[in-house]
Amino acid sequence: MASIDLQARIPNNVDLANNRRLQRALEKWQPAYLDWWNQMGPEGFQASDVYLRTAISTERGGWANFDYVKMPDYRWGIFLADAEEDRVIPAGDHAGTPVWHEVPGEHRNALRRIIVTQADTEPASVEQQRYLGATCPSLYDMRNLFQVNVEEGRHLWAMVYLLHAYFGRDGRDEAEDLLARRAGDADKPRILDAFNQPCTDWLTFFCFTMFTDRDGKYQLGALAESAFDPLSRTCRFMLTEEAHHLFVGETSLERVMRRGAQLMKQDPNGDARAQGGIDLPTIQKWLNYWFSYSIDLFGSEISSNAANYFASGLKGRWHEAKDYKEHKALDQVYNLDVIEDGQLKTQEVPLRNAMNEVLRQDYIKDAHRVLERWNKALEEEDVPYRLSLPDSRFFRRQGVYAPYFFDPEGNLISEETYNAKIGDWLPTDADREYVASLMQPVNEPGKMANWICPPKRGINRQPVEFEYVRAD
Ligand code: BYC
Ligand code: FE
Ligand code: FE
Repeated sequence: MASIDLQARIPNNVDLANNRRLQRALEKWQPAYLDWWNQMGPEGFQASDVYLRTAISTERGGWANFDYVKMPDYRWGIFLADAEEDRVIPAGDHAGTPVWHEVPGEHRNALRRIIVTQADTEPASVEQQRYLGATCPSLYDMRNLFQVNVEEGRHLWAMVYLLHAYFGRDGRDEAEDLLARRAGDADKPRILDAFNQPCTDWLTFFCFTMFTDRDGKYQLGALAESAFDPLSRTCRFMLTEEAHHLFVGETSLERVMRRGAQLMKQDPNGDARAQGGIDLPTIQKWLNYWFSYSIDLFGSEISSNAANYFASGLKGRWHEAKDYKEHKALDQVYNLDVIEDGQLKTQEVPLRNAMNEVLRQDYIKDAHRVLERWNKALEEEDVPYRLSLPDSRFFRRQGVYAPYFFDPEGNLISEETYNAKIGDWLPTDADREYVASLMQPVNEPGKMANWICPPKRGINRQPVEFEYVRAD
């Protein structure tokens, strides 16, 4: 099962050759996908040779193959992780009973909605990032951008396979719509907020891969615990690809921070901007913005949708099968701070209704683990400045805190105070202009833009000076 048929028009390990109807439907969608890629994928560089990794197996460790590929020739395909023998439903009312290999009628709409929402984010991110190639800080970074882009394209394939294979006519319609919505478009926007935000500078790209792709990690983790086994297996393989996206975010931000610290020390007035770098307070504003936008993606703290998904086994908690002993989450409560009579008060919420918040808290813990590494790097660079992540109530547009105003420490404040301080907390137009002014392409192998440190090592044991992208 693990071997992938790479010769097929659509590489796959789902035995597509023996399901002619499905194969024909997907082969009809394929040219529409390529049209979308050519229209909305990376601007320029489509004829360049890019040193990319392609999935050639789903075996742990040995699944990736590195070679020069022109992006439109990337082998986008359908790869499921191996089936777990005798797998049982991890979460909810039916925990412990056999998983589903087909979609039960009563869960069809909910499951379709979840899969479409997941699917929609993948092409959205490619659209958001499409102009970045022209301003890359190095060829190493450009290659990482394109690697992320082709794999988000593959993640769309992963979800479209499920729509075509299990949701009939409705699924095929949804697959078409996925190529019709556009990130940031006023008339046909992408579904979730963060995927309509502009991503036109590389500091944003690094924040996006650090924080927004990390929502991907946690949502895919929750879906890997689904009762619907094909969804679980699809998500398990996507998670192996996702690790690189998170690596790009975490390590690239660290390189920008270290460089900011070094330039700050070099400058007689301690001003990294005067030396052409990105100063740490500016990086902090970008972190605040993208962390907050990304935690919005978990949905409301109190959600009947989340309760229903959990009850029916469509989604589980992070590592539900492995880390939890009790899988029904009935007659338990979650203590949540909410606003009552203009004050923060703790409220008991039935645990199932708080499942979005449970997942969000796991995410926040993970993000803080990275923050500690960054602050260690700043300590190594011998500067006193430390970075932080805002409280989860700050700058929210979804959920129970969205109607109120909080400072980054999570204190309830007045709208006036908020408006007076917001320029200290979030990027201002002037900050964006400054960062944009630094976005000048560096296309010589091994060279880096002044505002970022070189990476510790190259990709796939190649040197940093390797020609990761060869111009057409
Ligand atoms: N923006 O009960 P609620 C990734 C809507 S990222 C706009 O709070 P629920 C990737 C919600 O849809 C992972 N709308 O939410 C990363 C609902 O609308 P309706 C993506 C939002 O349903 C980088 C209403 O508010 N995967 O893979 O419990 C690059 C109230 O609903 C937002 C998934 O999201 C928002 N932020 O949970 C590439 C997994 N938040 O029904 C890729 C699938 C909420 O009233 N999705 N709303 O019209 C889900 O499981 C759920 O849809 C959510 C929302 C967790 C997102
Ligand atoms: Fe993805
Ligand atoms: Fe990703």
